[in-house]
Amino acid sequence: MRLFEATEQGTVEIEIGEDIEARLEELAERNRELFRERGIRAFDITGSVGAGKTSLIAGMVERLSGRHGVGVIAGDVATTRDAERVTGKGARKVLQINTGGMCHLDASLVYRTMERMPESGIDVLFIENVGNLICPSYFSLGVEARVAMVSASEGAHVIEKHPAMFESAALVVLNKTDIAEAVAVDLSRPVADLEAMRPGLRVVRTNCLTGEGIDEVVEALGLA
Ligand SMILES: Nc1nc2c(ncn2[C@@H]2O[C@H](COP(=O)(O)OP(=O)(O)O)[C@@H](O)[C@H]2O)c(=O)[nH]1
Ligand SMILES: [Mg+2]
Repeated sequence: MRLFEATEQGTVEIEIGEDIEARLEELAERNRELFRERGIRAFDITGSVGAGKTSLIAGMVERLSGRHGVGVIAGDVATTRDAERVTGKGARKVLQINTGGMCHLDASLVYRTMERMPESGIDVLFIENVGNLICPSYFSLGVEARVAMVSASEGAHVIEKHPAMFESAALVVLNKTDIAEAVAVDLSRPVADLEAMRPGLRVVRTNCLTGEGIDEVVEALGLA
């Protein structure tokens, strides 16, 4: 981040004393180190409000908890509803962050939340980011991979409108395939936009109500 002042004599850059991007990267690196030390594979699950993030995480927890110690951190502006929806699916620990207005999670929030995770026995961590396709894309959490989730109900242009999120994703999940026709969305459009932006990036189509495609997401993340 840089700060400029435009004056009649010209534009000058103002020294803000700290390189904010470098500081954010330091904080992400601290998480990476923590995950490495504890043997945790962590995933940042991003997407708009209602895309299906909690549904996907609940489905993955159900599938993985027999052979993995799974931890979940759910981020929302308010309420503990998402944590409650995941509880009972077999996760070893489910924690909820309320950001109180902030539209994304950041690395230091996740680091502090990790103090409440058991120090051993967790080897997979799903972090549900705040529902938003914009802000979270600029804040690295120091995870192994970011999953960007979109759903048919967000329209056909959602990927091209939010390039930063899809530039930083390791996997894209296209959810609510069951309602594409009802909302008049041709899913080949977002897939083509993604292919133009990130040739070869894997896209998994899901219906998180029936569970269709969730096994493929688990496999694509190398957790099968
Ligand atoms: N039709 C349909 N509804 C879904 C699907 N996945 C999730 N939903 C519903 O969409 C709503 C939002 O899902 P949720 O998992 O809370 O989304 P989040 O806000 O991204 O965490 C809920 O009512 C889900 O039951 C899907 O594949 N198809
Ligand atoms: Mg949710």
